[in-house]
Amino acid sequence: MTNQFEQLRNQLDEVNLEILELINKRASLVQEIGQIKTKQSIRKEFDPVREREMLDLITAKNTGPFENSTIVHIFKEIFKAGLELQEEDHQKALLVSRKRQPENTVIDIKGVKIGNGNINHVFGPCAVESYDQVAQVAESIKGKGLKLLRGGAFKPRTSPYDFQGLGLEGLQILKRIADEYDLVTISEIVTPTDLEKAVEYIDVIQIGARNMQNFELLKAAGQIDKPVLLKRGLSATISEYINAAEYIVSSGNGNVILCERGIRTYEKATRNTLDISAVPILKQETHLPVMVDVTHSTGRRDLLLPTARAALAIGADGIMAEVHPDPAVALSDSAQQMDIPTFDRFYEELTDLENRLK
Ligand SMILES: [Mn+2]
Repeated sequence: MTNQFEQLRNQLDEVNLEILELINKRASLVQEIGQIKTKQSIRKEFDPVREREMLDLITAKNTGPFENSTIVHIFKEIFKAGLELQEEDHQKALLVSRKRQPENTVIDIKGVKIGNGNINHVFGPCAVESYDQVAQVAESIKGKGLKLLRGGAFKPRTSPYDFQGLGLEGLQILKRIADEYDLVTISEIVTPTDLEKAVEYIDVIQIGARNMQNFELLKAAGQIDKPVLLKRGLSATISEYINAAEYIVSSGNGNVILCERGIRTYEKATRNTLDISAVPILKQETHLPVMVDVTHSTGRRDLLLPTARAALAIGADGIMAEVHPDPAVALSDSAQQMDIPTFDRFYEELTDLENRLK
């Protein structure tokens, strides 16, 4: 009796190993099919017709003791695992993936190198309001030996009645400032048509959170010869964000800078919830530089420094924060922009941490 029991158990172990071998053999076949699909640009998604055919064939041959419903359940799980495997291979195949390109993408903008391990910050007003307003901030940035200046000319605002930006005039102001102060300028563009005009005036095109999945804009940004700073959408998963960057890179422009700017959660203590863990995830998954916007994520001046420190400590390539000569009268984001003396202190403390991290 005991002997027979042992024998049956041993047979069971053998069958388990046979099943293991077979499901892995099946997985390899699925991978081979996936590779052919990639070459032929066939979409690798769930195919209900094919799955129905496979299930019909299996249940027709089923002689029990398992019921057909149980067999279907088991095979559905095996099919699902196969699909996930194809999806993993697909992620590896993304142009932005670190598995595809192990070394960092380094972006050179007028001699400023982003992504090579050095820290580069982007500061400037939320919106370009006038030449004098931007010049005051530019002066302060230049005085710190910094190079990157931001300023919004086309402002996608929540309300249509809020300040929409100076448009082309704003870009012209940025161009003049960049020339006079020898700075690199970054500004958000919201339509493919404006993109064509903008490249004459600014050095880096920003695609904002609200346009992260504006696929026509992403494709158009992939066709220009300027780096693109792509912000994470306010409700975008990291996978969606990576795919948005892939749109730009696959359209021909490999110079993409990612920028985490907080996501929408139920928490109301901050304007958005800064997803600080997105930084190391994006750095692991992609080879692109990753910055952190502390102004729009927190929406709170008192949190700019602590979150900026956290971002540098966790491996961000730099910080983006908004600076205005007189935030109280700023036409947008008045509550969270720093005035110049606050900016001076902020920068001093941040540099202190940078030096300690070296
Ligand atoms: Mn702003």
